This record gives sequence, structure tokens and C-alpha cells, in this order.
Amino acid sequence: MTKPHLLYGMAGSLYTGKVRAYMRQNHIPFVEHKAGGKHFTEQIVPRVNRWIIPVVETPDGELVQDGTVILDHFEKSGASGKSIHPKTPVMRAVAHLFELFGGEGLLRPAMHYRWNFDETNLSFLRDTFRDVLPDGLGPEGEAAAFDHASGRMRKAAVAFGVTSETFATVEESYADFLSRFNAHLQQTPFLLGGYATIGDFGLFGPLYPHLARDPKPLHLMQTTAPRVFRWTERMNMPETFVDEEVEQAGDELFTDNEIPDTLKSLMKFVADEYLSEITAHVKFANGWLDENAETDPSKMRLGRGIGMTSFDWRGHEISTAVMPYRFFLLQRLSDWVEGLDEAGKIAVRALFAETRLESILDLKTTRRVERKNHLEVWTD
Ligand SMILES: N[C@@H](CCC(=O)N[C@@H](CS)C(=O)NCC(=O)O)C(=O)O
Repeated sequence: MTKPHLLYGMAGSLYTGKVRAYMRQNHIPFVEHKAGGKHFTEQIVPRVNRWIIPVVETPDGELVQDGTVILDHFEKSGASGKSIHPKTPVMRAVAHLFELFGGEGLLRPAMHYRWNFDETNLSFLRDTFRDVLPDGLGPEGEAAAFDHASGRMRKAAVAFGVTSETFATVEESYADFLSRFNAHLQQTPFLLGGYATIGDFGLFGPLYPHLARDPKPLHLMQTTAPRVFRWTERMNMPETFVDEEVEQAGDELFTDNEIPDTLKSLMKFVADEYLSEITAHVKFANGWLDENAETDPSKMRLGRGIGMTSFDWRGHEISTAVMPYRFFLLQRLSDWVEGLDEAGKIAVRALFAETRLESILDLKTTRRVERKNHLEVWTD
């Protein structure tokens, strides 16, 4: 029997959820290990150079880290019958947009609804966080370790712009997102049509392990956006579910010249929610790169963030952590568009302009972010 892959992660982890769903949908045999165990801490963490999940260990012992890189790894071996990377110019650009926005642009609701409703969530979170705590701590040790881990995550929420001044706006904006996505899913089983793409997997990260699993937002999603909840179930199962009403559209993706209005509406949401943030982050990074122009890029240890920057978000001046990983995802969109022929570029630009997103296509850091030894690094 072939050895299974190993997935190191956590049930409530955003990026583990994305990888797990992909492996399930594509019938890749795997065994999931909680990341708190001794083996992960002693054998895996030193090899990926930091404590981070998800990590996949292949049957021949290779480690792959990062949700997006793991999906790319499986795609290269043809794991999904229908590639999760759409082939047509516009669909692929939209898929990359949601790969970025899903992974990085819905962190405010994901963190708010996890960490700011202790009365409803806390006992569940204490239990779910056992996945990442070392074994054998005993009740007191576990309580202390949870306080430490959750304290870090509460600080991360603030670094994503979730503060008492923004709570109400985070909630309004997430309600708006849910209502638009729910409307879109009345006509289509997945974001871009008949099967899941990198856009769906991007969105699944915040929308399942946090927002459809923690008690407070699960209730909100089930009661206000049932189709979104159904999509989280569909994303997370290996079987194909045929809903004849929804799937009349067929099992292919939308064509480039027939983009549903409900998808355009989601793209406009991305413009309102995320464009000012990613624009400010690119500007900050370019200033940072100028200041560090004398430093050899291979000697820059990037960490998760390079600083904080502020910008206007829905009428609030907020400050968020600038994370080079986001530029790694942004480049996938701009690289794709730059590689298109003239007609393809025009088609993508027309849709992005119509949805107020055209300027995202021209956002660039002066150095590229690549991944080396499982870390983000600047290159020339
Ligand atoms: N870009 C990474 C992000 C992974 C990530 O942030 N994972 C979280 C859990 S969902 C983590 O390991 N956090 C630990 C920490 O930052 O200390 C990926 O897609 O794998």
C-alpha cells in the first residue's frame, strides 16, 4: 500500500483548512497530525525554519510548507483532474485575485469573530487549541499555554486592524460579504463555476476553519448565509455533490465574456475592502526597500511583517502589519496578466476597471518576494 502524506496542522487553522480541503477533494490519502506533538516540534520545525502550519510531509520525506505552495506542489503532479488554475485569461486573473483576497483580506472578520466573543467561543477554542499545545501539560499547564497562544492571536487581530473602534464596521462589512457571496452561490456551486479553483481555496481559509467552525460566526453564517455554509461543506468533502438546480450552469467554469453580475459584485467588495490596504502595503514596502537598499537581500531576515502602516479603511484610519507574503500572492496575479497577449490584457483590464480594481494590476514592489528554505525572501 502506498504510504500516505502527512499533514501537520490544526482543525481551527485557516491555512490548514485550505490544504485539507484540497487533499480531500482530490482523494490524496493523508494522515493529519496535530502540530503540538513532539515529532512536529523537534523534527519538523527545525526543517521549516519556524513554527508554522500547515506543513505536508510527502511519502518520501520531503517537507512542503505554505498553503499555496502545497497546492502548487500537488497541481504539478496533476492531482486535480480539472486544474484548480483556470486556463482562460480573465478567469485565471479573477482566481488569483481571490487567492490573495481570500487568504489575506478576510482576516479582520476571521479574527474578530474568533477572539472577541469569549462568552460564546472560549470553551470551544480552549479545546480546539489543544491541537497546537505540547502533549502532557496537564490541566494547569494547558490553561497557561492556551493563555499564551491566544494572547498572541489577540495581538495579531489588532495588527490586522480589529480594534474596539472598528468592531462594528468589521461586522457590517462581513455581513455585506456574506450576503453577496450567498447571492452568487444561488447560481453556481463554486466561485468561478462548476468546480473549485484557487479562488475557492483562498476563500475557504477564513470561511471554514474560523467562520464556519467557531460557534459565534458559525451561527451567523448558518442563519444569514446558508448557501455559503453549504459551500463550506461542499468544499470540504471528497464526494461530488450534485445540486441540479444550482448546477444547471454545467460543470465548467464561466467563460471570460460571461461574468455573472454576482461575481462582479464580489469583486467590487474586494475593491472596497482591500484595495486601500494592499496599495498602502506596497507603498510602505517600497519605502522600506529604499531605506534598506544597501543591504544584501539574501541577508534580510524578513519574519512575518516588516512594519505597520496606516490607511483609510471604510472611513477609519487603521494601521495593519505589512507582510511580504502578500506580495508573493499579488505577484501571481500581476505575473499572469503580464504574460498575456494584448487581447487577454485588455479583457482582464476591462473587468478589473468595471469593478474598480484596475489599479491592483499595477501594484508592484521594487524587489520580488520569493520563497526559499520555506521562508519569504526578497530577490532582485
Ligand atoms: N502563508 C502561510 C501562513 C500560515 C500561517 O500563518 N499559519 C498560522 C496558523 S493558521 C500559523 O502557523 N501561525 C503561527 C504563528 O504565526 O506563530 C501559509 O499559507 O501556509
